[in-house]
Amino acid sequence: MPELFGHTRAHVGPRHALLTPHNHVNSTVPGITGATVVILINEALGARFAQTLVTFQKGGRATFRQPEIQTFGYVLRGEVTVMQAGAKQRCPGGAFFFSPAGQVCDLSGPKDGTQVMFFQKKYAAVPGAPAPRAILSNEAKVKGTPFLGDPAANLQVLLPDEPAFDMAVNIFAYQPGGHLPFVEIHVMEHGLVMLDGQGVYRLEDSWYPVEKGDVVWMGPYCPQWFVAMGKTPARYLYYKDVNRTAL
Ligand code: UGY
Ligand code: MN
Repeated sequence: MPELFGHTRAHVGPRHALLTPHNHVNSTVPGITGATVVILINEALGARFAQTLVTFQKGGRATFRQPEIQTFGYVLRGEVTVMQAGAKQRCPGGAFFFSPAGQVCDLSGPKDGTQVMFFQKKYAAVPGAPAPRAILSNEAKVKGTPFLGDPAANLQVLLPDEPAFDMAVNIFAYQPGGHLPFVEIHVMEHGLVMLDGQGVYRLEDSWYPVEKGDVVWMGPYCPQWFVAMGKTPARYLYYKDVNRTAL
């Protein structure tokens, strides 16, 4: 009902954006076949990374190989075979992978309806530091920790927090009523997808109801706060640029 008659919960502004599944429009992207592709966030919005949702039909395929671009994927649902860095693995929901810049990452043999959320970033090398390594794992293997000691806000850090990695992807899980401890304002950007449940996101000076499937872009210095609402836990997957100098 709220999406009828030209209404939408979505908002697009210079420092933050909210997109709901009702707003999606597909793009055709080289290297991806037998799938619908929605570019949710990219440079056109003002971001310095891309967040893309791919929904595969049976027989679909996606191959990534760009010299400077690193690719992270998280399987939202379904199952797909991921081949990268010489390893080949069947990946169900909750699996994730990271492919360093310039390496080939190939997805094939998806079950019909398999959905993968991608975060891509141009790699910022540090002179003398090693390049990051490829990763293929599952959220079930990643131990969470209470965020700043709060057991109602559990944080899973999916990628190694090492100088070689200039991007982080984490999962935040909140018990009903759980919330970020304070309004964060930071230089890092976020791209986020709600995995489960619902809540309210404060972005700059607006408060938005958000639910499973919604996507949020928070640009640098976007004031941000979240509270989980409803009777079930809320979870979101989010990207963050990390580990690089101020200038
Ligand atoms: O990692 C973060 O900056 C995280 N606490 N931000 C967020 O959830 N909006
Ligand atoms: Mn933050």
